[in-house]
Amino acid sequence: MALLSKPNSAGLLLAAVAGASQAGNEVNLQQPVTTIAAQIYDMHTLMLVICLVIFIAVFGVMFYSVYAHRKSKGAVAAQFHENTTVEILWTVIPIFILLGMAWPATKTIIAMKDTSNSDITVKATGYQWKWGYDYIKGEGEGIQFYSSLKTPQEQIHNQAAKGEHYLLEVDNPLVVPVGKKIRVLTTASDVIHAWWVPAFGVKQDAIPGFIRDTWFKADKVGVYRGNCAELCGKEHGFMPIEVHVVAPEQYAAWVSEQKKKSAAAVEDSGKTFTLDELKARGEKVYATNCVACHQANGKGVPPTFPPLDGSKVVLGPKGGQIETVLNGVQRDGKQTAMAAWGKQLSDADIAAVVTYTRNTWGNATGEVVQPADVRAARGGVAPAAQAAAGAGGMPAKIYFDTGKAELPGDAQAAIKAALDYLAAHADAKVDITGYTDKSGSLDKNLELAKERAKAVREALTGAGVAEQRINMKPPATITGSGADKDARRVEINPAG
Ligand code: HEC
Ligand SMILES: [Cu+2]
Repeated sequence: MALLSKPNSAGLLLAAVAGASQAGNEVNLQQPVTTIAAQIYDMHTLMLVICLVIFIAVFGVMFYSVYAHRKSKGAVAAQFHENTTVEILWTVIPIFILLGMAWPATKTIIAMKDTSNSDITVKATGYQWKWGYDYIKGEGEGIQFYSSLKTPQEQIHNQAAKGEHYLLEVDNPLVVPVGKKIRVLTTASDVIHAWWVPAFGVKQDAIPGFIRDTWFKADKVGVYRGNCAELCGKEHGFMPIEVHVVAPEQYAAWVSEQKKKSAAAVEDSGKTFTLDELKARGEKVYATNCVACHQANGKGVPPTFPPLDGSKVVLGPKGGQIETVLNGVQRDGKQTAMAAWGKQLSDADIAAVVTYTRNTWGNATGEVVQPADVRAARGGVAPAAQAAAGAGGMPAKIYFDTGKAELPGDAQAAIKAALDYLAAHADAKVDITGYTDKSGSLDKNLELAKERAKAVREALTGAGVAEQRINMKPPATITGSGADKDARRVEINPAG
């Protein structure tokens, strides 16, 4: 390996072998930007060279023999049946070659699986057809967003020239700091997808109901692109991955910008918009989230994807349509391809897309759906995205550090949400619930959950809330995902 430890020289060698241009990317692997990817690259080159040498040696001897000892020259075959020396040689030599290849390969595979001591943990969830990212540990914890194809439909349908990053560009890229170990948990919500970024040497299946993990540590600032690498349905080729590796200061700036954005989403949810504002915003939401199935012209792809142009649901009462978009469509107790958008889109985005579809193509209801309508349809529950981002709304969740009962630094947003709620509802009380999971000692976990709940109560009483307005609930055990973060939370809920 030491021989070939520089990917550039190895790349040139391979490019020469393959007769490629100097860029070499058309026939070669992408330039690696992580240690693991560099190891994979070198190993690929090394093994190709070994195969090439064997190929030339074996075929050289064969062609030479066929030519030099041909029958017309009167050659007589040598007889060495059951020659022990030859048999031992042709067993032992290949074994050494194989061992020589397996040794570095095994070392790299073990390193690939070592996801310990990561700086940031991001969960990547595959959806038909986009990626969802949740920053669940490290700087930026709490950020979550969806990442969808940005390539315009005109390019896909050959109505416009293809752009430079055709089908490899997204609206919201994954952003990570350079030189930090990023652990990526992969899972999926519908079918199997796979998270693949060749320059990082990372390819991990994302399987519904399972959480797998992988990691990368990018050495170079830049934009790196990949794809879903598992056949996952009609738009499989349309769910790219775009990762921006940035300097630490830029990363910090991005984190604070994301937090502001989620605060703005909460704010928008309380606003009233005009028809035109909603249509303009809705057009964008539609282009990102709905065109793949319902098409830009609203005609859908019947019978699988119904048209929205002239649809009874879209032209019917607005409550029904809000319901459909919020919760998706289930048939015979099973989720159809029409997913629930409630978790992914904010109140304002849903209001906008509903307003847009009711007033575009042949649809002309003239009706406006406001964020408040959507909020009411949600039953007043804040969308998960907003609560998790800590930007406001109830239930307010506070995620404690592992093993700690001190209020974490980012608890203020949740505390403020609870204070706002109590200030706005003079008669209301709140419940405080600490959570535990089944890992480790049960007694310890219960104790910790109680201590954490107390810390939250103190923060509230410290801010002037009367004790009678706070109900302390017994600790609850998390159910479902078992994600360790949820087992470290304390929730503040409206009581009753
Ligand atoms: C993955 C494909 C897919 C995407 C993306 C999608 N839908 Fe749908 N949609 C469907 C399917 C399939 C149905 C029909 C479900 C059924 O009735 O069985 C449907 C039905 C609907 C209906 C009811 C139409 C009717 O006449 O029954 C509305 C309204 C709707 N979708 C709106 C939206 C909006 C708004 C978006 C974007 C935020 C969206 N859909 C994104 C697949 C999709
Ligand atoms: Cu996929």
